[in-house]
Amino acid sequence: MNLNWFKKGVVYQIYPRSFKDSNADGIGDLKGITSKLDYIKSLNVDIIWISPIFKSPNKDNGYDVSDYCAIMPEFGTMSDFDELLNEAHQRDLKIVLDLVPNHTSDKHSWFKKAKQSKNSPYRDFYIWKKPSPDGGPPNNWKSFFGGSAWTFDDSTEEYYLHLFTKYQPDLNWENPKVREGIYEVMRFWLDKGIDGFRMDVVSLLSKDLSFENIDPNIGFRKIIEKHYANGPKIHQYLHEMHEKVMKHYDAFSMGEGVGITQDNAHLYVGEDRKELDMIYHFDILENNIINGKYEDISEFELINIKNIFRGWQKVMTKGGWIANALGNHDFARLVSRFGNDKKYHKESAKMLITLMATQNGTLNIYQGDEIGMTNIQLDNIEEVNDIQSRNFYYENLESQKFSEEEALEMINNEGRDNARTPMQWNKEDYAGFSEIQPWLQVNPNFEKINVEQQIADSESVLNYYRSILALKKEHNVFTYGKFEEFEKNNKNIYTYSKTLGYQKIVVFLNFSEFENVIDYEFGNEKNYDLLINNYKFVTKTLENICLKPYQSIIFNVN
Ligand code: TEU
Ligand code: CA
Repeated sequence: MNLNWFKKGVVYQIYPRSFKDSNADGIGDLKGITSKLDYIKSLNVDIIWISPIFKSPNKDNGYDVSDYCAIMPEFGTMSDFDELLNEAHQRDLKIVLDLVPNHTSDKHSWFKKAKQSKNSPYRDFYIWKKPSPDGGPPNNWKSFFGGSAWTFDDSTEEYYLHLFTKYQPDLNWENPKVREGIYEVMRFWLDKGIDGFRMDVVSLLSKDLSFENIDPNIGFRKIIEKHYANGPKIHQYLHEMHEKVMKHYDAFSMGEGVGITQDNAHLYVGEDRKELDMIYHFDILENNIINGKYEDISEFELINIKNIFRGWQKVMTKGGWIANALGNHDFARLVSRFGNDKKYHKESAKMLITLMATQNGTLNIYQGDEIGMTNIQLDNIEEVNDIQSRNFYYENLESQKFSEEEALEMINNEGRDNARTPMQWNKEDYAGFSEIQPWLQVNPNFEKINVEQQIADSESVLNYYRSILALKKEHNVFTYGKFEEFEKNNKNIYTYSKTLGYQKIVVFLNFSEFENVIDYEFGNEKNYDLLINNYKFVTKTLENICLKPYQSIIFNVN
């Protein structure tokens, strides 16, 4: 196996709007990131992925790009970016940018020209269709963010396709000029010296040109898998992108793998395929979603999570690599979703990173999770910023499927703003994120949960992250070990070992708020050293180890 730097490297994802404001306008920016590089380095991460920093009208906070080669003025200037890149490299930190190749903003010059007339040389940069005979949209496709995936353009009397909001028209990848246009953008940034791309919804680039109606009863997740993602030419495009761009640089590609499954992942990341270096899968993040993000909310079940991880470990044994994450800017906070953010805040936050740091695959950490930032409670739709949540709310007002209170509660549980509240640096005003009221409110728990306090506390979540990431750096078995599971059907405890050469570690994770005795046979293993434990309490004997609520332990055994 090829041990590339990006496999063992840990990615720290920054949502720039919410990370650090350097000029007191309430919006995070590039200089803010640069000022925190020493902090980031101190976490023992290796790679920084920054969500989009390009010029954008911000209908979807930067995922609607109007100029791929210009910096969003709110975030700073190109020289601020050059400085950030240089300062990061001096600290041996890699920088990965967020490429959005599936769609542009409707304010991108390509789309503005495409809209001017049916004969515009840019018309074919996007996907246009005549209305259906009744004047409605060409088919029944739905946008990821609610409503039809088609919007009518009055002046040219055709519909254009947008799998996200109507402000994000989908590019037509059938057109070689579009592909070359995106490759140019990629070369621009790679020539500056960046270390790779996270590629937004890269699985959606190739469309099924029959544009047939979809059976809505199969549920939204299956619709994505079957109809929106994995289109007929996707592998041709990704291979071309590799040949024409990526292979000429020492940089990696991490494809956001919405709709990619354990059955077809190897087609994207198999080493012989020369397409993507890894895919960032959604199975854990969307483990409870079948129909829609808000509708299907149920408590997660550890058995499901185990099945998902086991399956992805298998994908990697076939060759190919994945990225793992429990949280990002699109989902609720991981300690609120998978842990217990009230009674066992610290313990569960530490247990969850123990799980993630010991799975094969490139680990992605999202800003604020290293201090256990939690979901926020918003009391009114006016306080909600996220366009996905707002669309859901207003669509529901019309359909009356749920009451207004229910809809708001669903948004509070699952909405994307949970992950986008400003980073909590200290207990001063606005959590030290800014000197003025930020663009999105600060979580009121910042006086208790913040970086400054956790740096000072040797038992904080933050210091645990530092320790476990240092262990991951030191022991290759964390990243590359052969995975073996015990007590597969245990609903509360997750136990597995990992082996690489002479080294073997055993990982015990308690996912419940009860004490649980583990049934693991140490057998012939004579020596066991404690590598890390999220409780002070250390067991005296290896017989009948009893795990405390949310306890996690790693032993080195031989
Ligand atoms: O997200 C793609 C995506 O699939 C998500 O929409 C996800 O399914 C959803 O948020 C789950 O609730 C990417 C970006 O990460 C997201 O921020 C963008 O809004 C989206 O693409 C469009 O660019
Ligand atoms: Ca600012």
